[in-house]
Amino acid sequence: MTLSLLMMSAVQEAANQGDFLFPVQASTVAADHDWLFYFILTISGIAFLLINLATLFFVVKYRRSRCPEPQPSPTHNTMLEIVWSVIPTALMVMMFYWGMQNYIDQSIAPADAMRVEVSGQKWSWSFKYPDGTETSELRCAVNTPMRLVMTSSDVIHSVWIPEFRVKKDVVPGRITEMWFEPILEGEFNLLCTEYCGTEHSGMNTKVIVQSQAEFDKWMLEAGDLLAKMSPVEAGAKFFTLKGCNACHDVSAGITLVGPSLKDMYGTERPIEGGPPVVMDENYIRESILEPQAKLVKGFGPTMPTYQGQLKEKEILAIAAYIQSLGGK
Ligand code: HEC
Ligand SMILES: [Cu+2]
Repeated sequence: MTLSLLMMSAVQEAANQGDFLFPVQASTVAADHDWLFYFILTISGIAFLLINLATLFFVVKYRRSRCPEPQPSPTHNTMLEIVWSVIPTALMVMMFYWGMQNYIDQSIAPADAMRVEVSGQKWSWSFKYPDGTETSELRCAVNTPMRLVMTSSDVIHSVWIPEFRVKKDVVPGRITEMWFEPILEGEFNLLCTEYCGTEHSGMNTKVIVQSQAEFDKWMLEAGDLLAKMSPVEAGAKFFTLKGCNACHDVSAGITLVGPSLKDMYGTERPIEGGPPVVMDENYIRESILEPQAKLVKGFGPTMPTYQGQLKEKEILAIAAYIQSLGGK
């Protein structure tokens, strides 16, 4: 029992690493895709053998030198006809059912997928993230679904990421979509499979899959959010990217690990062992860099310092965001 389980997981592991026909299985749909391919290949192989062996057998058995005259037809065999109709039909239906199911899985992106706009042009790809960042390599976070909304500015291209088992045409004047959820970190290939022009084959770039933390860090840096957004919008982004939202509510007025920041700006905050302080930019800055300098009454020293993790401009943006949450 344990042994067979061990062997099964070894086989599974080996499959994940890729095999003779397929590269490593790096997305959620890859395992089903490969399994279905091998199922159809096996059935087709068996059918090929059966038909050709039977043909060979009859060619030899009824060769002209042995049977110069036409033979009388054998009697009708209903059982045989049922068997050779029902079994292939059942197999076809299974192929259709699983094929359709795989196709649907690959077609409908989860609602929370990150939306990235893809544009194909002679002879390169560009990717645009929700915050406006544009790149020439597709960067994603592991275990996070990503939806590609794609179009071409000239001829037909076709995106293919073999390790994810996804492929879709990118057509001028039309928007096509594709999605995937990477399950392995690493670098994979993204190719154009259109071969009508000489340089499609040069349209290869990388898909870089990173941990969520690394990806967020990259977004923050590549994004230069402040250049693209208003301070309030950028502040909201830093607030979630830095995980402040895990401890601070911003909309319901409830206490999480830390106090809610809704309607707090400009109000007086009760401080443990000292006079109250008005929440202004300086107080917010101090709260972020030296959280223990003035503890809000009733809370412990659980907030970590963000010294060295946030630039002054970013802290100002967060302050602007907190101000936008209301207060005096
Ligand atoms: C691990 C939980 C935690 C995280 C993460 C956290 N905080 Fe806090 N924060 C607290 C707690 C608890 C307090 C109250 C005690 C204190 O003043 O340090 C607090 C206090 C504050 C205050 C003062 C609130 C008041 O009512 O006077 C501000 C402003 C603040 N945090 C901003 C932030 C920002 C901005 C971030 C992200 C960069 C952040 N916090 C991340 C737990 C957290
Ligand atoms: Cu192309």
